[in-house]
Amino acid sequence: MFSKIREGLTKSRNFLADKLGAVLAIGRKVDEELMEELEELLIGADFGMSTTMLLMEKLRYRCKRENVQDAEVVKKILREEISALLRPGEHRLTIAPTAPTVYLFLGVNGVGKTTTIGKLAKRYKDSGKNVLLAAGDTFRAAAIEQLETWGERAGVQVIRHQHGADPSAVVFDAITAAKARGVDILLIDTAGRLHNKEHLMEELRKIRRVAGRELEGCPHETLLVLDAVTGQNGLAQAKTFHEVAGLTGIVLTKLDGSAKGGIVVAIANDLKLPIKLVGVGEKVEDLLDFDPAEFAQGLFD
Ligand SMILES: Nc1nc2c(ncn2[C@@H]2O[C@H](COP(=O)(O)OP(=O)(O)O)[C@@H](O)[C@H]2O)c(=O)[nH]1
Ligand SMILES: [Mg+2]
Repeated sequence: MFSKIREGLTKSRNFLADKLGAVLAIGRKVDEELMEELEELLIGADFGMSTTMLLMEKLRYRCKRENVQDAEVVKKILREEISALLRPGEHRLTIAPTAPTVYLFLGVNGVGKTTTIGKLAKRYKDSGKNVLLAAGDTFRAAAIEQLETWGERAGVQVIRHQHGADPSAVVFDAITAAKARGVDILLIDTAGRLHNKEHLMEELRKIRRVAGRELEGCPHETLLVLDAVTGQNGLAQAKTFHEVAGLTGIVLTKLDGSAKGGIVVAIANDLKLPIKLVGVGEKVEDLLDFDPAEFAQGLFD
């Protein structure tokens, strides 16, 4: 597991480690010049302005209080503070006290919602759970087929309607089926358009209303899927979805393709939302649970 997250962070680490090594060179004096170089480096690695400022504030304070003379110690403190910022809440997925547990997946087109659902379905199925999928992306016919392909691969059933159908009707049927069939985990896919916020808001509200009415506490997780490659843009997307849908966590995909792993810290800190899952490739096994300490270490060590 540890090597997988390290592998997923290879590009980010390659980007950060050398530069960080230069700024925090062994034997270098810990002074304001070093702090300024470090600040620039964090901004360049997509930590974002507010998160960088917060990290630098904590770093300056601790270096002063702990009378740090050694650049290596600055690195250790940086790792600790990053790890702390990555814990704004519970990073494990919630399991409902009584089955079924329902997760709703949101996000713009192409970020990896359907793929993540497919990977997760396989994981739960392999661990002996009864899994059901809901094809809530009725906007494109191909989206329904794509989910069915993942369903076949994982050996789990898919509740689907016709292309163009009301997604909340799919959700209603899926929850009804989940209760009737003794399903443990229901994973709901949705359409990804964001260009019309009003429409999205209306559709998501309806889905949530139907879900909450049919099953107490449902959905148990509302997860925003974000593509790590989009960097700061993802942060703006996340804010919009959070306003509309009340997110409980983030799934960060395509970490394998991104050199700007700092975005993870920016998201967790700016939105105060935990990262719950990380995608590190296109294959079914390329989905990891998020561990803040491992992540902070894999980012530059
Ligand atoms: N490299 C990589 N590709 C991914 C990952 N997750 C998804 N993808 C790819 O991203 C593309 C879009 O994924 P899809 O699930 O259809 O996105 P959706 O529109 O949000 O449902 C597909 O080609 C996936 O194989 C990941 O973690 N790493
Ligand atoms: Mg999709």
